[in-house]
Amino acid sequence: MSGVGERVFLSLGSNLGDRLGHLRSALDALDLGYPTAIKDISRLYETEPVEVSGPQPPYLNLVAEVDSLISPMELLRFCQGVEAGLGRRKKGEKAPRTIDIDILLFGDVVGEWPGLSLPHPGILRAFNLVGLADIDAGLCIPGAGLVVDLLQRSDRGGIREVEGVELRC
Ligand code: PH2
Ligand code: MG
Ligand code: MG
Repeated sequence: MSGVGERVFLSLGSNLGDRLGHLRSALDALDLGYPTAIKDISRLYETEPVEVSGPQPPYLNLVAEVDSLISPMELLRFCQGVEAGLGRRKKGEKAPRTIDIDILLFGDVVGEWPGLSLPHPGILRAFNLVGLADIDAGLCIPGAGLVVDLLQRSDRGGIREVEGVELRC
């Protein structure tokens, strides 16, 4: 597993409580310089929950590109720490959550480790493709193709841009 110097993309989502506040706090925690710093942020989207069993509140989703000075496994632990700090409780994999931070891509790293699959298995969900395309539509997802091509074939229904919101204070 390689580490420093890769392009790293995270998916952030919230559908419980102060959704915008949780996203802002997570972005602040990811921008401390060490172990990560924010390079770029997508637009903000309100999205219908996908692949969940029962009715759930809508999500706010965005994608962030970060510089990571740590390995993928260390980044996973760091993101889990940020989630826990923002009140995330493990209540089933796809239950509503205050904050979810998923590692979508860690450069061209491909593989599976305990609790971590790269690229993330949900990377082709439309809300992730839309966010990735905001940052770099020409990005290549290992094993899948270019974001711009994948997005053309995906269903963007249920995704609405939230305009006029300042994400970073
Ligand atoms: N995350 C999930 C399951 N479904 N749907 C939307 N719209 N946004 C998410 O972030 C999301 C989801 C599991 O992490
Ligand atoms: Mg997720
Ligand atoms: Mg997750």
